Amino acid sequence: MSKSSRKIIITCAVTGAIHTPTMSDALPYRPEDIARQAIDAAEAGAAVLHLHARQPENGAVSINPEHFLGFLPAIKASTNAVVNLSTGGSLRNTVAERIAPAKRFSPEMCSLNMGSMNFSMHPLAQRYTNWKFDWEESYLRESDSYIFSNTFRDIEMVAGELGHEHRVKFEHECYDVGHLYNLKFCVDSGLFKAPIFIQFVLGILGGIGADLENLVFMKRTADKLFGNQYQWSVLGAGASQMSLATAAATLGGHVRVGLEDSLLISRGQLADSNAQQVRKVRELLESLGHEIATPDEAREILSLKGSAAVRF
Ligand code: KMH
Ligand code: ZN
Repeated sequence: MSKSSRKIIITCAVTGAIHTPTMSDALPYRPEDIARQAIDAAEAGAAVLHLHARQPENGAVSINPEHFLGFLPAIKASTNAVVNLSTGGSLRNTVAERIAPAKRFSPEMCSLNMGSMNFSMHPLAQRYTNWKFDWEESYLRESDSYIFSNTFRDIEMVAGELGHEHRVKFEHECYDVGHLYNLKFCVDSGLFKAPIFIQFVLGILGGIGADLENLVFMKRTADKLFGNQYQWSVLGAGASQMSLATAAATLGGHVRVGLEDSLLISRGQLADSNAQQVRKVRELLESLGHEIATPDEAREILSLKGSAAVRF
């Protein structure tokens, strides 16, 4: 085992597609704000930056490559962090549409969602009354009928177009135990090479709940299916973010934080930035005796192609 393989990779998911501008003034959506917060998160200790784009004028989710161009070069110029582009993007677009930014910019990593589900955010709509932008309320409310479509055919297409053609390493987002079996089928079919990187996603409505027993169940299942051929990380949605990150580190995993997954810094208190969450998780992990991976150590752990091979 090389020196870096025992270090913990902090991924920071900077803005996402779940939260809306009304929910927190800290949520970045203008390109300069996404860039600034991503750079600060990297300086605070995030080795990987998971990035979505938004429309600069109103914060609506965007899969337009031009909107990614507003922040990718600035991030690359100022940090050595690994850039991971979302292919989840706007939940209602097809996968073929959602991978357009990644095909253009050929990042080191991309998310890849491992199953179809009713990814629902509709309960969030009830918590707010004065909306900053008119798209927000209906976007959330209508998600009770969203099917976030990620079929086997979609996954095979992404594996070919990004994994093989662009040597992208995937953050395999698994929202429930069945998604691990989907991934196993794909690995056995030769779509992905070890080490695969699994993000256990806990606490999204439509997927498995955010508690320690479920994390242990996900990990035990992945151990059974993938043995030592995988690396894993946890994303706990909302208030579970920090406690599940700490549990993941204890169980031998990596961690993901960021305003995409939680707007909080502690119970009932909004975070003022992505970097604040990165600093907090870093302090928690270091106080438990863990070491944090640098971006180059993350590249070694995950066998990434390197930043010289990206196209931005
Ligand atoms: N927001 C996360 C729960 C993606 O970008 O592909 C899921 C996510 C999806 O990160
Ligand atoms: Zn995402």
